Amino acid sequence: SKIRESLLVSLSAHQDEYLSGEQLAKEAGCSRTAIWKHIEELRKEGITIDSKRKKGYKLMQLSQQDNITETDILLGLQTTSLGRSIHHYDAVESTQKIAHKLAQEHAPEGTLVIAEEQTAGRGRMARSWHSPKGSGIWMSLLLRPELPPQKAPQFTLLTAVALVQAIEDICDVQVEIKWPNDLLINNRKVTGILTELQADSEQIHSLIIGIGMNVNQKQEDFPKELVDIATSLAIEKGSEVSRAAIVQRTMYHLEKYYHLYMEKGFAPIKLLWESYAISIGRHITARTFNGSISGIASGITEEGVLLLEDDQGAVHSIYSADIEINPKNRE
Ligand code: BTX
Repeated sequence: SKIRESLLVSLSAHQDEYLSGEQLAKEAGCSRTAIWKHIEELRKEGITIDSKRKKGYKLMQLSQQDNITETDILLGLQTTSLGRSIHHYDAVESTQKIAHKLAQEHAPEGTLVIAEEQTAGRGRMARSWHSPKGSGIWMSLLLRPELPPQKAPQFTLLTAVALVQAIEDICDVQVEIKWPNDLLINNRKVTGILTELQADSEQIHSLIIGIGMNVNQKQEDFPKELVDIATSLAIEKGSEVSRAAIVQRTMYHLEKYYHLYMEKGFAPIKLLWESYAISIGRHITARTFNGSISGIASGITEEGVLLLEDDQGAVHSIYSADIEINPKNRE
């Protein structure tokens, strides 16, 4: 139709800016409602048109189509609060840093900070997290559970369960959890979780759950130090994966398990977690601040603490460590 043609011409001519519905309507000689209907149709055909309140519409260039825009996430998001308020950035030092600041500025529960690239992405214990532009999901979610701070580590496990299910829903690959915060596919790390909190001795004020997921990298895209230990969803699935779809599905499962946790406690989450965990029942080495301990990982406690039975039969509670699954697992 004439309207559609005019719309495409106007949008294409101004690829770098937003055009108001009013202006587009004037150029096409139709109503704003008609413009809106045509925009929706174009979107259904797979054309990415971003819209911003008060600014209007913008056609995303091919090179930008892969960005995860706020709209991409909101269209099809099946949650009531998680991921409903989105702060999207092209490049940041760390989404954790921004989420901490937003938490102090009273941002609502469910606020999601997401970036195309992190220049100083971080892991646990001041380690860095490689977060190249456009090929992964680098995001931080703000929750405000009314709980004592000792419960925070359980949220790392809860998040791991939600992520396993989100990935399996969309990619149809098998994902395993390595205590406490790694997701592996075929023994390579695809995702890391970093749970941080603002709290006093009694109560959590804010929980900031950082999620780093390799999505569309090829094996040769990884730096030397990661090429043998890391993988991406696309490598494992054999084709590109929509980051927006993964984010949506993650928010969906997270919200579901967050509600379950607040109603029923950690027990049902623990069962799910154990069904995805690879380390339980295996001979492992745990490297902690105080040195290494080897033995059988016998399970996790109700608190999410790892239990390790050493070769002398003594049981150790491991609160924080890197674990390695030993190649020669004894019977
Ligand atoms: P972690 O301390 O368990 O893992 C960090 C280790 O993982 C690094 O030392 C390195 O060996 C390896 N590594 C680094 N980058 C990658 C990668 N892209 N893929 C696979 N392995 C890698 C894990 O910490 C928690 C990571 C959370 C990252 C998110 S991203 C959004 C949010 N913002 C932020 O700064 N951190 C979180």
